Amino acid sequence: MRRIRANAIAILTVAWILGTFYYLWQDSKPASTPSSSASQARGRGHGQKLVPGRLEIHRDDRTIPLIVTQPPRDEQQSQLLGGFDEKAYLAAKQLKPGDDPYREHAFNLQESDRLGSERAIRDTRHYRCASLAYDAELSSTSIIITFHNEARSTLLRTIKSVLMRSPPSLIQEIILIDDFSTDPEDCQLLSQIPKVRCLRNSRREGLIRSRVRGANTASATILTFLDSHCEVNADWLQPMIQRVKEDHTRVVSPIIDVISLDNFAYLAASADLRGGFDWSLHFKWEQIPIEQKMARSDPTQPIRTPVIAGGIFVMDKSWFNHLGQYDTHMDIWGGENFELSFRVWMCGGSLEILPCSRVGHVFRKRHPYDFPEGNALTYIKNTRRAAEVWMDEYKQYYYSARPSAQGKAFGSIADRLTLRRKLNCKPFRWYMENVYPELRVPEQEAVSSVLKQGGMCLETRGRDGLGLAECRGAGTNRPQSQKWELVEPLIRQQDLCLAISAFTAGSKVKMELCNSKEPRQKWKPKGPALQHMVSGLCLDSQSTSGPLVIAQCRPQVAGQSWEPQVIV
Ligand code: UD2
Ligand code: MN
Repeated sequence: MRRIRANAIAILTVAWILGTFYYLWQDSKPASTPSSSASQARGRGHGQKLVPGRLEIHRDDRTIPLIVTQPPRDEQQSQLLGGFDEKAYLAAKQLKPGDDPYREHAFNLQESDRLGSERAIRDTRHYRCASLAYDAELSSTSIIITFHNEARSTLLRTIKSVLMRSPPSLIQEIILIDDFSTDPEDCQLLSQIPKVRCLRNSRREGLIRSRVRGANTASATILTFLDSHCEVNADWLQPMIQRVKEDHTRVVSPIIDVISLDNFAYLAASADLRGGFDWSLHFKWEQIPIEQKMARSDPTQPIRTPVIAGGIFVMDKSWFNHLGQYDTHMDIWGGENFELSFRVWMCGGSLEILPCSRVGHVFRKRHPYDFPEGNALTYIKNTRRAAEVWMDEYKQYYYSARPSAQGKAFGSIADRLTLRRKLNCKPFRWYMENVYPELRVPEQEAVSSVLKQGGMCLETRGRDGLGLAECRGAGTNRPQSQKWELVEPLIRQQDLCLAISAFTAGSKVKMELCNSKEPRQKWKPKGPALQHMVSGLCLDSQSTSGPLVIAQCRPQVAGQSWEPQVIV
């Protein structure tokens, strides 16, 4: 009996010791998920055990003191937040019973408030990201957050997540630009937090001019832009600063995870997406092209992207300034991400998404704020400016996709055109061919025309010959040989196209099988003339009897004036 009791005591003792060790081990483990990083361990969210400064284990008559090295939670908070009273800040604005929790912010404010100022989130990166190393010496960054009537809980969570999940030495400052929110205290009170500065606009400027104001006052050499309803994830900042350090012309974004606007669940976004758009300049996420996907053997590698979503990116400050910051004649919201993206690519930089950097963002279905000039007109003004300055002849597709944009005011773009010239930026055609070849140019409706020169018409003769002849027939009775379809860049007749025989002045022009990739077949209108795109020479009839050739462009000369007349 005694032996059984002794055994039982021994077993219980061992179990107790193991239990104690397990408890302590649990407590010193990094917060949140299995793969979470040390930076998250510094900021412990809800749902974890608190870390007391001193643990005491009582056994019989002995007391074993255990000193735990991590500071207690309250101490961490006060270091992070200085004298700022976050409870009072949040409590001052509460949803009243019966209020619609979606009304003011277009997300569920009740859920956001319930979460409070911080929480643990899942580390959504690929597991290989956690073992990547970054330079010990990285420059610090100024975080720029502009907001208009943001909810206090989302704004504070954005700031605290930055302070908790970034190496402190990388955060130079957090600049808040209060874009004339109703309550100035939303911003002012937050400036009690160490490193946080608050600038208030004296009138509503919109996010574009607000960000420029933030960038102009930033003291770090690297700029980081964030929306006001984000939560940054483990090690979000190091990969982005590292890429910019290696090449200052890179503009980098994280993968943007989704924070549910209904229940604020933090959801991992796909790692196979990049930014794209359609011709109406509507941003969309799209799959990485299949060839690129196949070639990706390392899931931690950057993803080249034609455009960025716009809200969350890191950019070298001197590069931002060199490239002309933003187009400050754009108002409130929208379009600036295209303008910046085209400019970065076309003027010598690049855009990429870094899969090892993750930032959550509350995506909404509607704007919770007003647009003084109306939502549609503002978007048209901003995207028209982007199209007019950067899209060259491709802007026609923007206008066909968005006919209502025609004739709408968009202000003067002279300064931006000067900037483009000064920076010696490449044409949009280059962007289409090298950065976004997947964007399909819409099929133009093939309209039959005659190409007239006075009373004479361009016609085909025999298999590949060409010449001018008296225009014959009328309307649909025109002979086939005089009917042309102008589908840029081709000038075609059935399956044959107008082509030059050589790239020098005086070379004959003939007909051959159409191939829109063939440089000898590419033409574009130049005033009344038809210019061969590659040689820069113009279609010339010289004399009505001679062969057709290409010659130095002189559109005022009768032999180069081609008047397309649609056949109806
Ligand atoms: C996306 C971008 C956003 C911006 C926009 C196009 C992300 C995550 N978000 O829209 O940053 O590029 O596309 O313009 O990529 N704000 C002001 N003043 C205003 C209006 C808005 O400060 O007059 C603030 C707003 O509080 C927010 C930020 O600008 O912090 C972006 O606005 P949003 O969240 O309504 O835009 P979003 O995420 O739909
Ligand atoms: Mn947003």
